[in-house]
Amino acid sequence: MRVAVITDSTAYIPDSYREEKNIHMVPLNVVIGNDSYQEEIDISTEEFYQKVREVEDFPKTSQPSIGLITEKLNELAKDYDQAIFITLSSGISGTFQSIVTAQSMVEGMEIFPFDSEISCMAQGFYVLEAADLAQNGEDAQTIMSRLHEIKESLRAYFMVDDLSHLHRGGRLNGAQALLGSMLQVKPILHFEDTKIVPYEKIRTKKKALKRIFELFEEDASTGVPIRATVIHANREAEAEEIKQELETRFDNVEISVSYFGPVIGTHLGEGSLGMGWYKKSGSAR
Ligand code: MYR
Repeated sequence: MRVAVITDSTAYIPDSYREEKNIHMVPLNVVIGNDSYQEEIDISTEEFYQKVREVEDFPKTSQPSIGLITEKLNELAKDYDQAIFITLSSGISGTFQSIVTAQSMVEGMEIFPFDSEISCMAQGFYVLEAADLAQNGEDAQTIMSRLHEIKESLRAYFMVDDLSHLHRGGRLNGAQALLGSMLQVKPILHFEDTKIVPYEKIRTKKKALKRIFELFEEDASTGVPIRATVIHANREAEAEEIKQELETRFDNVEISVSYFGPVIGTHLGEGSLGMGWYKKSGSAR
């Protein structure tokens, strides 16, 4: 069985990995001022954070068109028998639903849509595992069951500098809990049933970060092998510092620094920070 692994751009898997691991990608779009860009193709993350400072209007995002998705899948159908399409959470974007719709429009390749129920490198974890398994010759059914197994231990928490971006884009659920104090709090956010909700209401960034480390420690201190990522919106130095600190504390953790790119950065705003991780034990590798 030849299995293609495809994801959308919001997994933010660097080009070099995509090439090395044969990962295919369909981009989401970001509109800044009058210009529309396919992220990770016509605009880099650095350019995005620079450009948004230069225009008055807030950027907007959109999912890939059905046309683009079916074009990509039809192209892959020439070389593959099965395809696993790993998307950002269905509760924050219509991308997953579009893949489900596109399934019936592609012939000659069996398509398995997978809703990561998260985004960014936490979504990327699924993609990287799927790509390794596909390269080892596993079929799509085996890979899908490993992805469901990963979901059981995957956790991700994040915080934003300014809640108004999420609120404006309509991607913050359960915001009533924060009303009246929107600008004063730095809540820890996470995903529940595919949607973003506050996890804990905390007043300062320092305390919020400390709490995220505590949550991480609950899993890391068990000693099982963990793959983790620190995700930042244009705060690379800070993210590197966190990575180094965690690396010195836990030798069972493999940790990377990753980023909130243009589409996710539009909804979170510059300065956001997050962490994602999962237990590697049980890995098919
Ligand atoms: C679209 O226009 O379809 C894309 C909408 C993307 C909404 C993004 C909301 C923030 C997601 C935060 C992910 C944090 C992962 C750790």
